[in-house]
Amino acid sequence: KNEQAYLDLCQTILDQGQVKSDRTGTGTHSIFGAQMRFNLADGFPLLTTKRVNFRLIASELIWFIRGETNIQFLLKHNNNIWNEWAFKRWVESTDYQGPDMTDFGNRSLVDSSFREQYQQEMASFKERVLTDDGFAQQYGELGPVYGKQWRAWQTSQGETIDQLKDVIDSLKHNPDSRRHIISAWNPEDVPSNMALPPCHALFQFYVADGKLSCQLYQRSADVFLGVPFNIASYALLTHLVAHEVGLAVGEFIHTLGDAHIYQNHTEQITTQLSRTPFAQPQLQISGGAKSIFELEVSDLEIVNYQSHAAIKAPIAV
Ligand code: DHF
Ligand code: TMP
Repeated sequence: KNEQAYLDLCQTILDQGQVKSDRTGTGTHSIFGAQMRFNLADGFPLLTTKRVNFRLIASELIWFIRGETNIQFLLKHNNNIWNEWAFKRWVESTDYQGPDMTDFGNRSLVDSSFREQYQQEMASFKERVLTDDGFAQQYGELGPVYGKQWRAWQTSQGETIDQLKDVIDSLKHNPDSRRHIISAWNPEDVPSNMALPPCHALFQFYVADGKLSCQLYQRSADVFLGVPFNIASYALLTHLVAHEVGLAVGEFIHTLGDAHIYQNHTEQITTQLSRTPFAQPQLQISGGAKSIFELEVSDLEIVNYQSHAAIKAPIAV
């Protein structure tokens, strides 16, 4: 029944969304302001109306928790979800000498000979990030994105703030506090050369009745591709923090700003909306004695996951 909140949001955007142009040139249906609630005691909110690859969500979250901002870590875990944004910085740099890759996202959708060229360039880019550490340091880097802001926010005094560690300490010692907040939105860094300003911008924890809840404010939400990942990622984070501080899990509350469905996702969404959800799966955390900062992707597992088939869609770059 948690999944219904997602399906209802999709339906609302299709029915009531305004047609709105966007940065990527794709076009969207969009509403402003929406909220979904997921009771984590009911099961783990990995969508079942399409197959969602939990391994990608787990490795991305571990990457944030480690404070990493370089796609080399993700590639080592066979996770390709951030490639386009690192590739974009590479092909826009003066070091890049290959064929013109301007607007590669849109062009590869309409021009098949260009698509082949793009796929070739992307394959060699990935290979270089994986095998050449010097290259990776320069061009695998996404800039001061989530991991950096969560774990090493740079102060004007030249110090760093570990927001995640501080919030975990405050949850342990002052659970009633109303200040359990982590912000990835750092106005000083946003105009800099960040690959993409944070979409999941700010989140807050809340403790009551021995249970830990989390609310996220997401400024911009690609409801078909990004949001299923974002729901599962923050549900997972809530479990990991609860585990760390010795609390049960409460709710994940997902608050959205510009909630949009890209024009080239409407058919896929319609297919998904025609499907009936299965029961939610469960999360299993092994490596019991490890702290949240030491957990590895292989410690996190989803069990009893029954789902409908995956649905492919192009991502707007
Ligand atoms: N840009 C846009 N336009 N939408 C996003 O959701 C988005 N998300 C980002 C970075 N930039 C973005 C980071 N998160 C996929 C999912 C999440 C994500 C990036 C990409 C994705 O492509 N998911 C596909 C295939 C995943 C795979 O198997 O590799 C999916 O069907 O879920
Ligand atoms: P924007 O910076 O112009 O808002 O574009 C970012 C796009 O990426 C937008 O469609 C929202 C989407 N997105 C998500 O939905 N979730 C995410 O976690 C990320 C990183 C991006």
